[in-house]
Amino acid sequence: MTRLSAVGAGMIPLCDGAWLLKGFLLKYEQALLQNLERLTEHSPFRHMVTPGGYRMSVSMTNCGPRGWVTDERGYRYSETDPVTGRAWPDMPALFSQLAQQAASEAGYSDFCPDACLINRYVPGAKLSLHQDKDEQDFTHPIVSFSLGLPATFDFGGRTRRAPVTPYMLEHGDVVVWGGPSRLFYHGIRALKKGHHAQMGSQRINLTFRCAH
Ligand code: MD6
Ligand code: FE
Repeated sequence: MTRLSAVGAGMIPLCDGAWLLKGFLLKYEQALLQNLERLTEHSPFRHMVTPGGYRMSVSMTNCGPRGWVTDERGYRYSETDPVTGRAWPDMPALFSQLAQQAASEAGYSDFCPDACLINRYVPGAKLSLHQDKDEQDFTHPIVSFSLGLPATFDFGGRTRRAPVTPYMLEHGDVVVWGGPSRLFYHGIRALKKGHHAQMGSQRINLTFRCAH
């Protein structure tokens, strides 16, 4: 699972199986942002609705063969974008390469994501405590990129009632998360107002998954 030899500078253990890689993306920020712009022209950000009928405050899109969607029928992965009726845009090679490299640093050596969910937060937007459990195989980790404004990430435990530990996720950070903690509850607190030099007044999060 985790390798002690992988503990390098800027690698912070969150709990068993989960690591925070500080500043991992900083060298690639320009290329990441250019790719994001192209993707969101093809499949724009939209506010999805939960099965319970709530409009999410976070707006979302996807790239890769599968995309995570929610509507009144439930949560699932879809090969087509319900807004455009077309396939999601391809996952840029840079995205999958960086996600694989981060996973490998954290000890998950054969991560090959087929889904990338892209979340956009503006001040006030939040993601309530949840589990990521719509994937087929929980032996694969999830790799999460943070860009733009900082956010507080609450990392809990096996049950919704377990106590949470808050972590600050900043521009360029990556979280790799799997193994014993793969199904732990987690959420993002309401984004605080601010201005980021490259990203303006928003936070973008990309989560890479093996969904199939
Ligand atoms: C976010 N991330 O950072 C939301 N889920 O905006 C997640 O919900 C998440 O960062 C699973 C694994 C890593 C994550
Ligand atoms: Fe999640």
